[in-house]
Amino acid sequence: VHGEVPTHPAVWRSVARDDSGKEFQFTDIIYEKAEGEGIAKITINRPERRNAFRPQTIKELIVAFNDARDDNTIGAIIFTGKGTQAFCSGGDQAVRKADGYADYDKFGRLNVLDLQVQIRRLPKPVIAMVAGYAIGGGHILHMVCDITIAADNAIFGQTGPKVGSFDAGYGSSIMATLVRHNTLRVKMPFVLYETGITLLFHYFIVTSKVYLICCGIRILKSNVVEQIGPKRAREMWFLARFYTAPEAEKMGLVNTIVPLESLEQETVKWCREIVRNSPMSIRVLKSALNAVDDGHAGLQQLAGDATLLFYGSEEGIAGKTAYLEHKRPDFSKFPWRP
Ligand code: S0N
Repeated sequence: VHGEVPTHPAVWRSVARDDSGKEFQFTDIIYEKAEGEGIAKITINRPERRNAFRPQTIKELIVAFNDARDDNTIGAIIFTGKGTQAFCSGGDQAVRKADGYADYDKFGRLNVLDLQVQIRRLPKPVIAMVAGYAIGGGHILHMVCDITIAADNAIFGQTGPKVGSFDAGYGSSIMATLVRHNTLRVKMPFVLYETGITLLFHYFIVTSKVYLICCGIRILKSNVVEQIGPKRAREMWFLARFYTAPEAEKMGLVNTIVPLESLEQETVKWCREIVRNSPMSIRVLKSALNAVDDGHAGLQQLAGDATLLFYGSEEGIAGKTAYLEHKRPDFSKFPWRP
Protein backbone atom coordinates (compact mmCIF):
# COMPACT_ATOMS: atom_id res chain seq x y z
CA VAL A 1 0.00 0.00 0.00
CA HIS A 2 2.70 2.44 0.96
CA GLY A 3 5.51 1.30 -1.28
CA GLU A 4 9.04 0.46 -0.31
CA VAL A 5 10.88 2.33 2.39
CA PRO A 6 13.77 4.22 0.79
CA THR A 7 17.12 2.73 1.69
CA HIS A 8 19.45 5.56 0.74
CA PRO A 9 21.51 6.93 3.66
CA ALA A 10 20.13 9.90 5.55
CA VAL A 11 21.90 13.20 4.92
CA TRP A 12 22.41 14.92 8.25
CA ARG A 13 22.54 18.66 8.73
CA SER A 14 24.07 19.90 11.93
CA VAL A 15 21.60 21.94 13.95
CA ALA A 16 23.55 24.87 15.25
CA ARG A 17 20.83 27.47 15.69
CA ASP A 18 17.46 27.68 17.34
CA ASP A 19 14.40 29.33 15.78
CA SER A 20 15.40 32.79 16.97
CA GLY A 21 18.75 32.39 15.30
CA LYS A 22 20.57 31.95 18.58
CA GLU A 23 23.46 29.58 18.26
CA PHE A 24 23.50 26.42 20.32
CA GLN A 25 26.91 26.05 21.87
CA PHE A 26 27.09 22.31 22.21
CA THR A 27 30.31 20.84 23.52
CA ASP A 28 29.18 17.41 24.68
CA ILE A 29 26.67 16.45 22.02
CA ILE A 30 26.04 16.62 18.29
CA TYR A 31 22.56 17.54 17.15
CA GLU A 32 21.50 16.92 13.57
CA LYS A 33 18.42 16.64 11.39
CA ALA A 34 17.94 14.79 8.12
CA GLU A 35 16.61 17.31 5.63
CA GLY A 36 13.09 16.49 4.54
CA GLU A 37 13.07 13.14 6.32
CA GLY A 38 11.40 14.12 9.60
CA ILE A 39 14.22 12.55 11.59
CA ALA A 40 16.51 14.13 14.19
CA LYS A 41 19.67 12.56 15.56
CA ILE A 42 21.14 13.39 18.95
CA THR A 43 24.59 12.02 19.69
CA ILE A 44 26.51 12.03 22.95
CA ASN A 45 29.96 13.18 21.90
CA ARG A 46 32.35 12.06 24.62
CA PRO A 47 33.83 8.92 23.06
CA GLU A 48 37.05 9.27 25.07
CA ARG A 49 34.92 8.54 28.14
CA ARG A 50 32.77 5.92 26.45
CA ASN A 51 30.13 8.67 26.18
CA ALA A 52 29.70 8.96 29.93
CA PHE A 53 27.51 11.93 30.74
CA ARG A 54 28.24 14.85 33.03
CA PRO A 55 25.71 17.54 34.00
CA GLN A 56 26.68 19.64 30.98
CA THR A 57 26.00 16.69 28.67
CA ILE A 58 22.54 16.29 30.12
CA LYS A 59 21.80 20.01 29.89
CA GLU A 60 22.65 19.93 26.20
CA LEU A 61 20.65 16.76 25.60
CA ILE A 62 17.63 18.41 27.21
CA VAL A 63 17.95 21.41 24.87
CA ALA A 64 18.25 19.16 21.81
CA PHE A 65 15.34 16.91 22.77
CA ASN A 66 13.23 20.01 23.43
CA ASP A 67 14.09 21.37 20.03
CA ALA A 68 13.21 18.08 18.34
CA ARG A 69 9.94 18.00 20.24
CA ASP A 70 9.04 21.53 19.21
CA ASP A 71 9.96 21.05 15.56
CA ASN A 72 6.73 19.91 13.96
CA THR A 73 8.57 18.53 10.96
CA ILE A 74 10.31 15.98 13.17
CA GLY A 75 8.51 12.66 13.75
CA ALA A 76 11.25 10.40 15.12
CA ILE A 77 14.40 11.04 17.13
CA ILE A 78 17.48 8.86 17.07
CA PHE A 79 19.51 8.89 20.29
CA THR A 80 23.02 7.51 20.06
CA GLY A 81 26.64 7.80 21.14
CA LYS A 82 29.65 8.87 19.11
CA GLY A 83 31.79 6.07 17.74
CA THR A 84 31.36 2.33 17.81
CA GLN A 85 32.58 1.56 21.32
CA ALA A 86 29.76 2.94 23.42
CA PHE A 87 26.24 4.25 23.34
CA CYS A 88 26.74 5.61 26.85
CA SER A 89 28.58 4.36 29.94
CA GLY A 90 26.42 6.22 32.45
CA GLY A 91 27.31 9.01 34.79
CA ASP A 92 30.88 10.35 34.57
CA GLN A 93 32.39 8.95 37.72
CA ALA A 94 35.21 11.47 37.63
CA VAL A 95 32.78 14.28 38.47
CA ARG A 96 30.64 12.33 40.89
CA LYS A 97 30.53 14.09 44.26
CA ALA A 98 28.77 13.48 47.54
CA ASP A 99 25.69 15.31 46.28
CA GLY A 100 25.49 14.06 42.71
CA TYR A 101 27.46 15.01 39.63
CA ALA A 102 29.18 18.39 39.48
CA ASP A 103 31.09 19.95 36.61
CA TYR A 104 30.79 23.70 36.23
CA ASP A 105 28.61 24.25 39.28
CA LYS A 106 29.61 24.25 42.92
CA PHE A 107 26.85 21.79 43.70
CA GLY A 108 26.07 18.32 42.45
CA ARG A 109 22.97 17.23 40.61
CA LEU A 110 21.25 14.17 39.15
CA ASN A 111 19.81 15.89 36.12
CA VAL A 112 19.78 12.67 34.10
CA LEU A 113 16.52 11.98 35.89
CA ASP A 114 15.00 15.01 34.14
CA LEU A 115 16.19 13.67 30.81
CA GLN A 116 14.65 10.26 31.48
CA VAL A 117 11.29 11.88 32.20
CA GLN A 118 11.63 14.11 29.16
CA ILE A 119 12.20 11.15 26.81
CA ARG A 120 9.36 9.23 28.39
CA ARG A 121 6.91 12.13 27.97
CA LEU A 122 8.13 13.32 24.61
CA PRO A 123 5.19 12.72 22.25
CA LYS A 124 7.35 11.34 19.46
CA PRO A 125 9.19 8.02 19.25
CA VAL A 126 12.77 8.08 20.48
CA ILE A 127 14.90 5.32 19.02
CA ALA A 128 18.08 4.27 20.81
CA MET A 129 20.77 3.34 18.31
CA VAL A 130 23.24 1.31 20.34
CA ALA A 131 26.75 0.36 19.30
CA GLY A 132 29.08 -0.90 22.01
CA TYR A 133 28.38 -0.38 25.67
CA ALA A 134 25.05 0.73 27.10
CA ILE A 135 26.02 0.54 30.73
CA GLY A 136 24.77 1.95 34.03
CA GLY A 137 22.90 5.21 33.47
CA GLY A 138 23.51 4.62 29.76
CA HIS A 139 21.59 1.38 29.93
CA ILE A 140 18.74 3.22 31.60
CA LEU A 141 18.72 5.84 28.86
CA HIS A 142 18.27 3.18 26.18
CA MET A 143 15.54 1.55 28.28
CA VAL A 144 13.50 4.75 28.49
CA CYS A 145 13.66 5.09 24.71
CA ASP A 146 10.72 3.65 22.80
CA ILE A 147 12.70 1.33 20.58
CA THR A 148 16.26 0.03 20.72
CA ILE A 149 18.19 -1.02 17.64
CA ALA A 150 21.40 -2.75 18.67
CA ALA A 151 24.56 -3.40 16.73
CA ASP A 152 25.98 -6.87 17.04
CA ASN A 153 28.78 -5.48 19.23
CA ALA A 154 26.38 -4.00 21.78
CA ILE A 155 26.81 -4.85 25.46
CA PHE A 156 24.18 -4.09 28.05
CA GLY A 157 24.28 -4.00 31.82
CA GLN A 158 23.96 -2.20 35.11
CA THR A 159 27.07 -1.53 37.17
CA GLY A 160 25.45 0.36 40.03
CA PRO A 161 26.09 -2.13 42.84
CA LYS A 162 29.73 -2.41 41.71
CA VAL A 163 30.41 1.32 41.76
CA GLY A 164 28.19 2.29 44.66
CA SER A 165 25.17 3.64 42.83
CA PHE A 166 21.71 2.61 41.79
CA ASP A 167 18.70 3.87 39.95
CA ALA A 168 15.68 2.92 41.98
CA GLY A 169 13.46 5.00 39.73
CA TYR A 170 12.87 4.36 36.03
CA GLY A 171 16.05 2.29 35.93
CA SER A 172 14.32 -0.33 38.02
CA SER A 173 10.63 0.16 37.34
CA ILE A 174 10.92 0.41 33.56
CA MET A 175 12.97 -2.75 33.50
CA ALA A 176 10.19 -4.54 35.35
CA THR A 177 7.62 -2.95 33.05
CA LEU A 178 9.44 -4.16 29.96
CA VAL A 179 9.08 -7.61 31.35
CA ARG A 180 5.36 -7.27 31.92
CA HIS A 181 4.59 -5.82 28.51
CA ASN A 182 6.64 -8.41 26.72
CA THR A 183 4.96 -11.22 28.56
CA LEU A 184 1.56 -9.83 27.70
CA ARG A 185 2.44 -9.43 24.07
CA VAL A 186 3.46 -13.02 23.69
CA LYS A 187 0.46 -14.36 25.53
CA MET A 188 -1.96 -12.49 23.32
CA PRO A 189 -4.01 -15.03 21.41
CA PHE A 190 -3.70 -13.10 18.22
CA VAL A 191 -2.27 -13.69 14.88
CA LEU A 192 0.76 -11.49 15.05
CA TYR A 193 3.36 -13.98 15.98
CA GLU A 194 2.08 -16.82 13.91
CA THR A 195 1.82 -14.79 10.75
CA GLY A 196 4.66 -12.39 11.28
CA ILE A 197 2.46 -9.54 10.12
CA THR A 198 4.22 -6.22 10.41
CA LEU A 199 1.67 -3.81 11.65
CA LEU A 200 0.93 -1.42 14.43
CA PHE A 201 -2.00 -2.61 16.45
CA HIS A 202 -3.59 -1.92 19.73
CA TYR A 203 -5.43 -4.16 22.03
CA PHE A 204 -7.54 -3.37 25.00
CA ILE A 205 -7.85 -5.51 28.03
CA VAL A 206 -10.44 -4.35 30.49
CA THR A 207 -10.63 -6.12 33.80
CA SER A 208 -12.18 -4.84 36.98
CA LYS A 209 -9.29 -2.55 37.70
CA VAL A 210 -6.84 -2.78 34.85
CA TYR A 211 -7.06 -0.92 31.59
CA LEU A 212 -4.09 -1.66 29.41
CA ILE A 213 -3.29 -0.70 25.91
CA CYS A 214 -0.57 -2.77 24.38
CA CYS A 215 1.12 -2.17 21.12
CA GLY A 216 2.99 -4.69 19.01
CA ILE A 217 5.44 -3.39 16.50
CA ARG A 218 6.80 -5.82 13.97
CA ILE A 219 6.43 -8.84 16.17
CA LEU A 220 8.03 -11.52 14.09
CA LYS A 221 8.41 -15.09 15.08
CA SER A 222 12.13 -14.68 15.61
CA ASN A 223 11.47 -11.95 18.15
CA VAL A 224 9.18 -14.05 20.25
CA VAL A 225 11.53 -15.87 22.53
CA GLU A 226 11.95 -16.69 26.17
CA GLN A 227 10.95 -13.90 28.48
CA ILE A 228 13.12 -12.14 31.01
CA GLY A 229 10.66 -12.26 33.93
CA PRO A 230 11.05 -10.33 37.16
CA LYS A 231 13.81 -12.68 38.27
CA ARG A 232 16.02 -11.64 35.36
CA ALA A 233 15.50 -7.96 36.18
CA ARG A 234 16.79 -8.66 39.66
CA GLU A 235 19.68 -10.65 38.23
CA MET A 236 20.66 -7.71 36.07
CA TRP A 237 20.76 -5.34 39.02
CA PHE A 238 22.00 -7.63 41.81
CA LEU A 239 24.83 -9.33 39.92
CA ALA A 240 25.66 -6.38 37.65
CA ARG A 241 26.74 -8.67 34.82
CA PHE A 242 27.11 -7.59 31.20
CA TYR A 243 24.93 -9.10 28.48
CA THR A 244 25.55 -9.44 24.77
CA ALA A 245 23.11 -8.13 22.19
CA PRO A 246 21.57 -11.59 21.56
CA GLU A 247 21.14 -12.09 25.31
CA ALA A 248 19.53 -8.67 25.63
CA GLU A 249 17.24 -9.45 22.71
CA LYS A 250 16.12 -12.64 24.41
CA MET A 251 15.31 -10.62 27.50
CA GLY A 252 13.16 -8.26 25.46
CA LEU A 253 15.50 -5.32 26.00
CA VAL A 254 16.13 -4.62 22.33
CA ASN A 255 13.92 -4.74 19.25
CA THR A 256 16.46 -6.03 16.78
CA ILE A 257 20.17 -6.64 16.25
CA VAL A 258 21.97 -5.66 13.08
CA PRO A 259 25.59 -5.78 11.92
CA LEU A 260 27.51 -2.79 13.22
CA GLU A 261 28.16 -1.49 9.72
CA SER A 262 24.44 -1.28 8.94
CA LEU A 263 23.31 0.08 12.30
CA GLU A 264 22.48 3.57 11.13
CA GLN A 265 20.97 2.41 7.86
CA GLU A 266 18.60 0.05 9.67
CA THR A 267 17.76 2.63 12.34
CA VAL A 268 16.94 5.22 9.70
CA LYS A 269 14.79 2.62 7.92
CA TRP A 270 12.77 2.06 11.09
CA CYS A 271 12.42 5.83 11.52
CA ARG A 272 11.26 6.24 7.93
CA GLU A 273 8.62 3.58 8.50
CA ILE A 274 7.45 5.40 11.60
CA VAL A 275 7.35 8.91 10.16
CA ARG A 276 5.16 7.97 7.24
CA ASN A 277 2.49 6.79 9.67
CA SER A 278 -0.14 8.98 11.30
CA PRO A 279 1.49 11.45 13.74
CA MET A 280 -1.54 11.57 16.01
CA SER A 281 -1.86 7.78 16.11
CA ILE A 282 1.77 7.45 17.13
CA ARG A 283 1.43 10.23 19.69
CA VAL A 284 -1.62 8.71 21.37
CA LEU A 285 -0.14 5.23 21.27
CA LYS A 286 3.05 6.37 22.99
CA SER A 287 1.16 8.04 25.80
CA ALA A 288 -1.23 5.08 26.03
CA LEU A 289 1.62 2.60 26.28
CA ASN A 290 3.08 4.54 29.20
CA ALA A 291 -0.17 5.55 30.89
CA VAL A 292 -0.69 2.71 33.34
CA ASP A 293 2.88 2.66 34.55
CA ASP A 294 3.27 6.42 34.76
CA GLY A 295 0.32 6.92 37.09
CA HIS A 296 -1.08 10.44 37.25
CA ALA A 297 1.62 11.76 34.92
CA GLY A 298 0.81 9.04 32.39
CA LEU A 299 -2.88 9.72 32.63
CA GLN A 300 -2.25 13.42 32.22
CA GLN A 301 -0.28 12.81 29.04
CA LEU A 302 -2.94 10.57 27.52
CA ALA A 303 -5.74 12.86 28.66
CA GLY A 304 -3.89 15.83 27.17
CA ASP A 305 -3.96 14.04 23.82
CA ALA A 306 -7.71 13.63 24.18
CA THR A 307 -8.05 17.36 24.86
CA LEU A 308 -5.84 18.11 21.89
CA LEU A 309 -8.15 16.10 19.64
CA PHE A 310 -11.30 17.52 21.22
CA TYR A 311 -10.17 21.10 20.52
CA GLY A 312 -10.33 20.30 16.81
CA SER A 313 -13.84 18.84 16.98
CA GLU A 314 -17.01 20.66 16.00
CA GLU A 315 -18.30 20.26 19.53
CA GLY A 316 -15.18 21.71 21.10
CA ILE A 317 -15.12 24.60 18.67
CA ALA A 318 -18.83 25.31 19.34
CA GLY A 319 -18.06 25.83 23.03
CA LYS A 320 -15.16 28.15 22.41
CA THR A 321 -17.00 30.15 19.75
CA ALA A 322 -20.04 30.67 21.97
CA TYR A 323 -17.82 31.89 24.79
CA LEU A 324 -16.04 34.38 22.57
CA GLU A 325 -19.41 35.60 21.20
CA HIS A 326 -20.83 35.91 24.71
CA LYS A 327 -23.59 33.44 23.86
CA ARG A 328 -24.90 30.39 25.64
CA PRO A 329 -23.38 27.37 23.86
CA ASP A 330 -25.85 25.12 22.07
CA PHE A 331 -24.58 21.58 22.38
CA SER A 332 -27.98 20.06 21.56
CA LYS A 333 -26.95 18.82 18.13
CA PHE A 334 -24.10 16.78 19.56
CA PRO A 335 -25.09 13.25 20.53
CA TRP A 336 -24.53 11.57 23.87
CA ARG A 337 -22.73 8.68 22.27
CA PRO A 338 -23.23 5.17 23.59
C1 S0N B 1 31.90 1.03 29.77
C2 S0N B 1 33.10 0.17 30.07
C3 S0N B 1 32.66 -1.27 30.34
C4 S0N B 1 34.00 0.20 28.82
O1 S0N B 1 35.17 -0.54 29.06
P1 S0N B 1 36.44 -0.35 28.08
O2 S0N B 1 36.00 -0.42 26.67
O3 S0N B 1 37.47 -1.31 28.54
O4 S0N B 1 36.92 1.16 28.28
P2 S0N B 1 37.66 1.80 29.53
O5 S0N B 1 39.12 1.69 29.33
O6 S0N B 1 37.14 1.26 30.80
O7 S0N B 1 37.18 3.29 29.41
C5 S0N B 1 37.79 4.19 28.49
C6 S0N B 1 37.94 5.50 29.18
O8 S0N B 1 36.63 5.98 29.49
C7 S0N B 1 36.54 6.24 30.88
N1 S0N B 1 35.18 5.95 31.32
C8 S0N B 1 34.38 4.98 30.90
N2 S0N B 1 33.21 5.03 31.53
C9 S0N B 1 33.27 6.07 32.39
C10 S0N B 1 32.36 6.61 33.32
N3 S0N B 1 31.12 6.12 33.50
N4 S0N B 1 32.79 7.67 34.03
C11 S0N B 1 33.98 8.20 33.84
N5 S0N B 1 34.90 7.71 32.98
C12 S0N B 1 34.53 6.66 32.26
C13 S0N B 1 37.55 5.31 31.50
O9 S0N B 1 37.90 5.75 32.77
C14 S0N B 1 38.66 5.37 30.49
O10 S0N B 1 39.38 6.56 30.67
P3 S0N B 1 40.97 6.53 30.97
O11 S0N B 1 41.55 5.85 29.77
O12 S0N B 1 41.34 7.96 31.09
O13 S0N B 1 41.13 5.75 32.22
C15 S0N B 1 33.89 0.69 31.27
O14 S0N B 1 34.48 1.89 30.91
C16 S0N B 1 33.08 0.88 32.49
O15 S0N B 1 32.74 -0.06 33.17
N6 S0N B 1 32.77 2.13 32.78
C17 S0N B 1 32.10 2.54 33.99
C18 S0N B 1 30.62 2.24 33.90
C19 S0N B 1 29.91 2.73 35.14
O16 S0N B 1 30.11 2.21 36.21
N7 S0N B 1 29.10 3.76 34.99
C20 S0N B 1 28.44 4.43 36.06
C21 S0N B 1 27.19 3.67 36.49
N8 S0N B 1 26.39 4.49 37.26
C22 S0N B 1 25.64 5.37 36.69
O17 S0N B 1 25.58 5.53 35.51
C23 S0N B 1 24.85 6.16 37.61
C24 S0N B 1 23.39 5.86 37.45
C25 S0N B 1 22.70 7.07 37.09
O18 S0N B 1 22.97 7.60 36.06
C26 S0N B 1 21.73 7.64 38.02
C27 S0N B 1 20.63 6.92 38.33
C28 S0N B 1 19.68 7.42 39.22
C29 S0N B 1 19.88 8.67 39.77
C30 S0N B 1 20.98 9.40 39.38
C31 S0N B 1 21.90 8.86 38.54
C32 S0N B 1 23.09 9.59 38.22
O19 S0N B 1 24.10 9.15 38.75
O20 S0N B 1 23.07 10.55 37.46
